[in-house]
Amino acid sequence: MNKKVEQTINEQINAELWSAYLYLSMSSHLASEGLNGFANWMRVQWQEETSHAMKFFDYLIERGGKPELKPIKEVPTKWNGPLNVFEEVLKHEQHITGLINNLVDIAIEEKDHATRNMLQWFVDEQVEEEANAQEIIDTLRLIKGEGNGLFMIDRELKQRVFVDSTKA
Ligand code: OFO
Repeated sequence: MNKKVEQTINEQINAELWSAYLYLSMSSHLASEGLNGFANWMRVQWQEETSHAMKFFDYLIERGGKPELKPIKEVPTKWNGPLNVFEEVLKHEQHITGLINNLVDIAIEEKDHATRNMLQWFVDEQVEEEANAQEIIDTLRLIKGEGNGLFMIDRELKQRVFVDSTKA
């Protein structure tokens, strides 16, 4: 397969695994704050990001490329309350959207239509990822991040279960 596309997808595998690592770190932090529902939501997010990395991994193999796993950089371990956590999630997802858009640009430049087509799934997924983070931020701002409201959201986020949408 096209070497430039292969290399950029390999970088994206690393970025997705870093995202997974970041969200697992956030899960740990939220659990340590006694917010077990938030921690559960973030743990599901860790599974989602791992599935994103694997979607790219499997795609490279399918196209005769080779996934190359590089070290995953250290992630932060502390945040300043759940609102700050989700603001960081949104910022990070906006960064990932930029990386996906850059990948689309490269696939188009290199006339790799199959990759361009596969990437559409990620373009759509990023719209959802940003919207999910924004929705939780809006709710947290509404309740000012405290009291009974926080307890209710925590209970709601406990219900989230992982569904592997990469296979749909
Ligand atoms: Fe959060 O979408 Fe992948 O990185």
